[in-house]
Order: sequence, then structure tokens, then C-alpha cells
Amino acid sequence: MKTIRLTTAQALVRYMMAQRVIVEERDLPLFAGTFAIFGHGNVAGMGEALYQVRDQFPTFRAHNEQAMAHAAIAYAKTRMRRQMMACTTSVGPGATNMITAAALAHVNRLPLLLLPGDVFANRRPDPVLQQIENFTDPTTVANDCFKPVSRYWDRITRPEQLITSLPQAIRTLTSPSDCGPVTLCLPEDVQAESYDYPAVFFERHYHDQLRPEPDRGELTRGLDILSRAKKPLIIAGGGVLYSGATDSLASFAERYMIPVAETQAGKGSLPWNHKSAVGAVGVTGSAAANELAREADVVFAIGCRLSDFTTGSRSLFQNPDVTLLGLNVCAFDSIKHRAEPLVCDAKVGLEKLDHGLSSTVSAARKAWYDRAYGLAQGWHEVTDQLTAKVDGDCPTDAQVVGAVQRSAGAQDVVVCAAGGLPGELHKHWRTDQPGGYHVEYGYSCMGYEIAGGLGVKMAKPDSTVFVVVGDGSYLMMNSEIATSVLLNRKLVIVVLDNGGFGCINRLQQGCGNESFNNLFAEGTRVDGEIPQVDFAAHAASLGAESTEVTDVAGLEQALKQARRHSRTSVIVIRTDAKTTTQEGGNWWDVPMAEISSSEDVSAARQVYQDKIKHQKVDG
Ligand SMILES: Cc1ncc(C[n+]2csc(CCOP(=O)(O)OP(=O)(O)O)c2C)c(N)n1
Ligand SMILES: [Mg+2]
Repeated sequence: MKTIRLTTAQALVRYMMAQRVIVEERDLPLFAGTFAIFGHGNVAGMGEALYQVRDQFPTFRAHNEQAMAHAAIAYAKTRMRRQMMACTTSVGPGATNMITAAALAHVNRLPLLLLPGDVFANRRPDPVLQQIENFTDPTTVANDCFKPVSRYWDRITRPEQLITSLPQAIRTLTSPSDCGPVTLCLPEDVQAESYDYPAVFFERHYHDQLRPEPDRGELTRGLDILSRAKKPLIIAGGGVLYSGATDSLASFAERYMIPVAETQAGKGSLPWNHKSAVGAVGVTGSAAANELAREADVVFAIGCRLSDFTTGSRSLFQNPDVTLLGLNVCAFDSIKHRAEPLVCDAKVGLEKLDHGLSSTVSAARKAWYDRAYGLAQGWHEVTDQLTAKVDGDCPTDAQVVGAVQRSAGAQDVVVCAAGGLPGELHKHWRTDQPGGYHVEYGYSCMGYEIAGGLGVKMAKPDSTVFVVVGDGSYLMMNSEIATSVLLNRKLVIVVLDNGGFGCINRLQQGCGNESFNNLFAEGTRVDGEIPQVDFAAHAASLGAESTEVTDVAGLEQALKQARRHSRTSVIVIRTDAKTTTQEGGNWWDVPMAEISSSEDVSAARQVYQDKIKHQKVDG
């Protein structure tokens, strides 16, 4: 057998480079490169291996391990999971900094290859710098924390373990159903050890997009459910986009007259003004989609996790005879809420259903579809009104969203993750294309926004990437502004400064509580002074263009300039912390104190007790 002698790190890198995909007839690497922050735990092992191939396999230097993993995740999401990136770190804090990002990739079902350095397998220098030292089990180390947030986890304690572990790791990353983060812990001594690897291990390997077909029985039941439905509603989740099923969905919905609502991950499944589109559904949903969801006799969830935000914590689907049909490539998701499962790829599933359904649509169905269209038009008017240009300082989030929307072209992308903005964007943002709306709302992780924007820009260099971010999220993680300058990946970042954690403050008050510990100006212990954070000066210090504006007209002007700048631009605007879109939406389960000395809390609890009666928890 022909062999090649390589270090573990060299073999790992070479194997990554051999993995390929064909996307839209282009022959591309599965891994677009790796982000890296070096320390003693990876600089001499992985660092050496990456240096050797730096011209063929790019290494990107970042500033925070969590943030670089966010960027890698955003890259994979933008490439619809067909291409991805790796992240290599040192041992200890560099490694554990990525745990939040691993959780984010896990919940969002996105591929991410994490390569944290690990303590010496030979244990000679124990305890090495940054080793935690378990008192009773020396095999339990900090990197074990990745286990619950990884779809595949391994520790490579001998070089030859790569031969069996790497194919499984790649299978997980490229599987439509098991997709998620893979963690391969790399003890620092093992990274540098060599082995005679079989040459065939490094042969080019192409990874097809797998499209599982449905079971015949499940398909028959699905056809039966859909053909009997008088008031069906499709809920399109991220799975529609990852499957590339958007065209199939558009024609299916039109042919069978089924309105389509979208989750946060599924937004963009249909162009916003498509005949069948009724907009966002759930807690952050449009009044149109939610009215239909309350009445629907069949909820046809496609590629959707049915999270509490989609189902209004199981209160939204109020028709007593509602049947759920769960078309999902992932069996785990397909049976939630007593759904009839249809386990298959979204595109394939829709095509099979299309084959089996009669094209004659009942009058009841037609009336429902026409009504849905009318409701959607009504919602567009709400959006027009709430996002319109206004005079005066301190606009609402929706008005800022309107200005960004007016500045964005058809190919551009909006990025967000946490705070009040995802709700406003879900309700009001309009996109014509899959991938035009990039809101991470599975983990809704503050600090994803700017780093995520960087990943989006790396994946879609020709689009303008608008990052809209609250002051809280900005302060939590902004270091990748410097990385975007360093890598020449321009972002347009709009910081909405409402003086603190606005959405949690509103939630707190909605639960009967006083403002406490959220806004700088209200109910926050201030022993010193309220910090007047100069976000524009801060962004400039990281190398960005920056400016502060006071009103929507100023914002529009600044956005125009930002489009012309070649560098990342940060635009700061003070916004109203109290006003959000009241139209649309749905109740969300946030438990309140059962006993309290506050009358307001007790009153809120009473309301809560009533609300939870409408939750349907039956499967
Ligand atoms: C890492 C992380 N910590 C805490 C939270 C809980 N949380 C959600 S939104 C929010 C406040 C966000 O503040 P900001 O970015 O200013 O947005 P705003 O609410 O003001 O719109 C907090 C603390 C979170 N989602 N992520
Ligand atoms: Mg804020």
C-alpha cells in the first residue's frame, strides 16, 4: 500500500482539502478555508500544517474564537450548507470560547468543523498551561464541554485515528438530517506526531447533496391529509432553503392554493410579494399569517423545527381539528406536535406530492386562498406605514429597518440575531431571494451579528451586507469589525442605540415588573456615571468608517455614503427603546412569579394562568 508520512495536523489539512462539492455546476472545495487563532495548543502543530498550504487553503486570522466560529457558521448558512469552514484554536480558553458558537450551530443545524487544541495525550507536562485538572478522571478535560453541543465529537489521541474518524466527521457535516457542528479535539503533542497514512485517504472525494425519498406509506398519508384540507397553511422553515426547494414550493403553493407562512430561518422561501406569501408566522409574525394559523385545518410544516416562536409556545394553531403534516429530512423534527411525518428532502417531497395530488381545488380552498391574499395585502400596508420615512430624532426600530430596506438592492443581505430587531425584521423585511434574510434566531445569540455579517460577506462578496445590531449586542461582541477591515470584507453596520437591553426591558415590564437592570437610564445600578458610549468613535478605532446620525433622513444619507466606501462602515443612530410594532405577533410563554409582593406581577400572573390554558401540549 502506498503511504505518505505526515503529521496528524498535516494529514487533517490535506484531507479537508481533498473534499469537494459541485454547486451549480462549479467544482468547489467543501472547506473554503479555516479561521485560526493560535496559541501554544495549535501554533506548532496546526499552524505549521496550515502554513505549508497557505496558497491553496486559506487561513483567516480573527480576534475572538466565538466570533470566528460565528463567521464560519454564517458562511455555511449563506452557502446553504454546501460549503463550510473550519476553526482551529489553542487549548483551554481559546477552545472553550467556541462552545457558545457550537451550540448556535447545533440548534440551527449548520455545519461547522471545530478543531480545538487539547492537553497533551502523553501527559508528560501535566498540568500544561490552561489544563483544568479533574481530580478523579484525567480523561475529562475542558473540551468535554463540547460534547452536548456537537453532533459528532472525538479526541484524536493517535495520528491513525484520523483514518476512521474523519470520514464520519465529514458524513455528519454533509448529512442533511444530522448536520451540525463537529468537534475534533487535537491534543497538542498528537498534532505534531507523524504516521504513514495510506495515499488513497487523500484522494479527491465529491459530496453530493443527499435527497432522501419519502416512504410510500407516509407519502400516501400526506397526500390524503392535503387533499382533504379546506384551510391548509404551509409553514416554510430553513429546510426549504437548504434543500433548494423554493421554486418547487412556489409552484406547489400556487397550484394547490395553499398560503405560505415563513419562520425566521425560512424567510425568503418565497419572494415577499409572491401570490401565496402571507409573511412571517408566530410570535414575531404578521397578522395575516397568524390569523390563518389560528384557523388552519392542516398545518403543513416543511423543513421547520416548530420552535416556540413559530407555534406561539403551542398556542397558535387553535383549530380543534387541526392536523399537522411534518415534511422534514430529519425524523426528529417530523413528528413534533403529533404531526404525521413525511421524512424526506423538501424538494423531492413537494415533487412527489405534486404527482399524487389532484389539480382540482375545492371552492372552499379557493376562498381560503383568496382570503389569505387579501390578508397579506393588508399586512403590506401595515409595513408600509410603520417603516415609512419620518422626521424627528429617535426613530423606532421599524423606521430604521425601513431606511435600510430602501437602501438595499435585490442581491443584498440583512443580518441580525438578538434584541428587538429580529422581531421587526421578521415582520417587515422584504426579500426577493433565498439568503437575502439572514437572521440567526435559533440561538438568538447576542454578538452573532457583526461576526456573522463577516461570514456572509465572505460567502457572497458581490452583495452588500447590512448588519443591523442593538447597542447591547454591539458592546458584547464587535471585534470582528477589525477582522472585516483586515480581510477587506466590507460590511455596512447600523447600530441602534436605545440605551440598553430594550427588548428585555419591555418583556420585564410586560411581566408586571419594574424596569430593572436593563436600560442604563432606568433601574440600573449606577455607582459611577451612565457611560456615554461613543459607538462611532469606537468603530473608527477598529479601522471602520463611522458616523453618527440623528434621524431617518441622516441615516439614508449615511447609508448612501456607506455603499460608496470601500471599507466597513458603522452608522450609529439613537432609537426609541419603548415603541415596537404591536400589530401581528402572538403570545409567548414566559413564566411569571406565582407569588409576589407586587400587585402588577400578581395581575400579570393571572393573565398568564389564562393564557397557558390555550396551550396544546399533546405530543
Ligand atoms: C449572549 C446572549 N446573552 C443574553 C441574551 C438575552 N437577551 C436577548 S436580547 C437582549 C438585549 C439586547 O440588547 P440590544 O442588542 O441593545 O437590543 P435591544 O433589545 O435594545 O433591541 C438580551 C440581554 C441573548 N440573547 N444572548
Ligand atoms: Mg439596545
